[in-house]
Amino acid sequence: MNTTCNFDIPRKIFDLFCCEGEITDITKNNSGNINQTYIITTHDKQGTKRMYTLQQVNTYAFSEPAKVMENIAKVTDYLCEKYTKLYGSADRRCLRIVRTKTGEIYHNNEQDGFWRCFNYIDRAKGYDKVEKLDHFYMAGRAFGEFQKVLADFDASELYETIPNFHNTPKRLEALKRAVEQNKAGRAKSVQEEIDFILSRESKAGKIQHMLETGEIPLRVTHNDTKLNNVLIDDDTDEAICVIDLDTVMPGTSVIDFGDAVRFGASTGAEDEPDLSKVSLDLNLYELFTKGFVGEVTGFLTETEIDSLPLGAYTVTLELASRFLADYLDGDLYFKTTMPDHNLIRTRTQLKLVKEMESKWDAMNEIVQKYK
Ligand code: GN1
Ligand code: MG
Repeated sequence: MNTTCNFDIPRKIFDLFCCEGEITDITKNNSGNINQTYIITTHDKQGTKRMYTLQQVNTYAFSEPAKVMENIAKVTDYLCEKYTKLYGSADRRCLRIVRTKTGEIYHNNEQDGFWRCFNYIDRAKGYDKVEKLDHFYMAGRAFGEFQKVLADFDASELYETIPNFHNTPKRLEALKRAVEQNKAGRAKSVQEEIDFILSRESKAGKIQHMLETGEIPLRVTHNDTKLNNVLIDDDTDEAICVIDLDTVMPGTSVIDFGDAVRFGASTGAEDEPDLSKVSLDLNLYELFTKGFVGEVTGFLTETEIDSLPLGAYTVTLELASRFLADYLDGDLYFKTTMPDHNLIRTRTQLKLVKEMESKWDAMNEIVQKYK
């Protein structure tokens, strides 16, 4: 969703970056839950159009944003080299950081906040909802390929910018702390949701346990594989570029698979208030699985592939506990635009968890069919 508003600040900040031409259009992109994103179009004297993404990074979520940018700089350099080898050109395949006029990879000061700029890939979109079935299959392939391409990237080069980001047991512990602290005085009203999550604590901890015992490996993963984080080419309907590299860091492939399913295979939006509209669409699940497993077979271990459904289940419960903890804290982390927004998000996730429980056998059979 794009909106117009007062753009004096992004205009002023944009001028600090090495961009060409004069601004001819600015829109705000409201689809992310954390950062503020502006799409800026410029034209130069010859009439050449260029587009950029300017973002203000949320420093509540990312307490060390400079490290986030150092990670992104390394990963984008690496990906561009790889994609150039694979496709002949990385032009529409890879985000590139646009530096400031003083040569930095971000602009940061107390008054303005923390800003960065990327090239914008035109004639391609990140979708909040599957509009054409094939897009979700393509997204599965793109996220699978992303992992494969990063397979020999040295994980020790990356900062863990949000420690324990997908450590589900720690997320559940944080929920318990939020219940105890009850900062916003909301705990009593959500006892049912708290009980629902905590009664599933043991299954929710399995993936982390498998990581700790070495049953599944730590890899360099994306960690935020929502459908809207892959750009689909307007002309070819191909998934061309994985975006939002803020959380690329050590993680597990099964959570990347799972997060994409959690978001994209749901029949409702992540914040759909009418739960009757929220279910797990097995047809969509199968399309994503076919794309993803097709790419990673022979690269992921058999245990990882067998654990993909558990990845979906785990990350859905994890997001429920994160949204609920933020609701209890008084909505400090995720952007909210309607009353009880984080509670609504919690409930969609819990509906999906129930759906996965009832469709568990089918979810497993589908993974086995494509491996
Ligand atoms: C946040 O900002 P966005 O929308 O890309 C969050 C993810 C959640 C997601 C839920 C750094 O991602 O972990 O899965 O919201 N990112 C961070 O929509 O916390
Ligand atoms: Mg993100």
